[in-house]
Amino acid sequence: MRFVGIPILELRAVTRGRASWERANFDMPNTVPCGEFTVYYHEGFTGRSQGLEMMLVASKAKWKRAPWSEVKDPTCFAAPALGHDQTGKMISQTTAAAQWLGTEVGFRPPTGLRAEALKIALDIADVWSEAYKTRKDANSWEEVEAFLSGRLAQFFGVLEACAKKYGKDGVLVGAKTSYCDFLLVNAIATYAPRTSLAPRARTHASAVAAFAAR
Ligand SMILES: N[C@@H](CCC(=O)N[C@@H](CS)C(=O)NCC(=O)O)C(=O)O
Repeated sequence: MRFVGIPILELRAVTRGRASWERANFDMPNTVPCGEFTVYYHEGFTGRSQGLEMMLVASKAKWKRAPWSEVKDPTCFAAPALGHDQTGKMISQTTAAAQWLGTEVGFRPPTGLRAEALKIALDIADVWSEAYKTRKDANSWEEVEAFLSGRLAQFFGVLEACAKKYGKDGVLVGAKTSYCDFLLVNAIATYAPRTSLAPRARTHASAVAAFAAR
């Protein structure tokens, strides 16, 4: 039932002041939008675009890849960017693009946990950047090791707490897969081979380890 465009369950959750996912975690139907998405990224590797590509494959949306050099939109600063032909929309910044795409193709978090989902996605973006910088700039394996046992372990602890507080059945937010889960899989997939991220996840966070094992 809808009330002036607002799903009635959401309205109840808001009016009763309850934002727990139990109340707000109603599922909107998974829909695949018309038209075609394009993922613009550097050629030869998937890097930050991988979460977007996984969502597109999983949702069976129509999509293609194109080189970052083809992006002429002056609002886009760095790769990746996601475009959609029918709406003419073009969004860069991985987290923003993932939130938009997740909403479009059915990987949206519960309405009552949107801010929590965004916070988790931004944590993942921070750790992606830090891991990349550490690996690129490190002068020794000891520096990499210090990152793994320090900041990365702390990050896993935070994600574990988020999964416990906001998620259910092995997902980060709500009770079904959201764009946050794809971003986490990308972070782990990108760094696991070189930084033993998966074993670290097992040590520091069981919920995260479940993602590493996927
Ligand atoms: N905060 C941005 C960072 C984007 C970013 O640094 N992209 C890299 C590739 S993964 C890039 O294109 N760097 C070139 C540049 O910044 O000019 C995001 O999460 O999308």
